Amino acid sequence: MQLSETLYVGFFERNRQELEALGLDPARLPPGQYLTERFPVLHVGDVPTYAPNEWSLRVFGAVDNEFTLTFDELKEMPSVTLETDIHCVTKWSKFDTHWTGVRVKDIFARAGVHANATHFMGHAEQGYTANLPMEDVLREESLVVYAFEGEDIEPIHGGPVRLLVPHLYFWKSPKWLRGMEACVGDTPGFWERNGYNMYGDPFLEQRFWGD
Ligand SMILES: Nc1nc2c(c(=O)[nH]1)N[C@H]1C(S)=C(S)[C@@H](COP(=O)(O)O)O[C@H]1N2
Ligand SMILES: [Mo]
Repeated sequence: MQLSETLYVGFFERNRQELEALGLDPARLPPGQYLTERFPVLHVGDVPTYAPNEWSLRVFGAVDNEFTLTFDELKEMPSVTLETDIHCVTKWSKFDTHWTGVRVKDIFARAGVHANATHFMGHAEQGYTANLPMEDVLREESLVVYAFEGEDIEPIHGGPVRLLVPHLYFWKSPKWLRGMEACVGDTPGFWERNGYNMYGDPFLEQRFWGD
């Protein structure tokens, strides 16, 4: 018996070919991911909604000065707009998204992070958390964002304010961010306690423990 010569071109391979046909650099798509133009919505629990004066962000933990920022105070800080690709562990990636917000490092500069603070915990509404190395969250492109494509972030996508750490899988970017904690040592966040990788580099396919 002879095997069929016809190669089955799977969805992921076809998607990668389409991307090249569009003139996009395939190296931008991490292994095991596909490109989508949609913006999928992914979260556990209900979507919280806020009146503008109800949201606040607490900066705490291993810092000299704990403080709480209101939405107005956040918006008064120097802002940046970033163009970036995003990568969800459920395998979709989206290219050239635009986000506006304040650098995490500028917020932490006001708090005075202790020298022994090695990690960060992002705290969201409803107890969602995500842990990150401090050095990753202090990168230039790690932002506390309040606008997507020039508009207020929709509640389903984490509005009024979410974290954006674009070089890691998107679960490391808590929606409805309410707290930024400087930590001495690494402890797992919500998905990390449920088997997701402690670091989550999409280009190294660090999806789960042991990856
Ligand atoms: N608060 C909160 N933030 C969250 C999540 C969540 O469940 N709760 N899910 C994460 C995951 S797994 C992804 S892929 C992105 C999805 O963001 P989006 O719904 O805007 O696409 O949000 C992340 N941030
Ligand atoms: Mo995700």
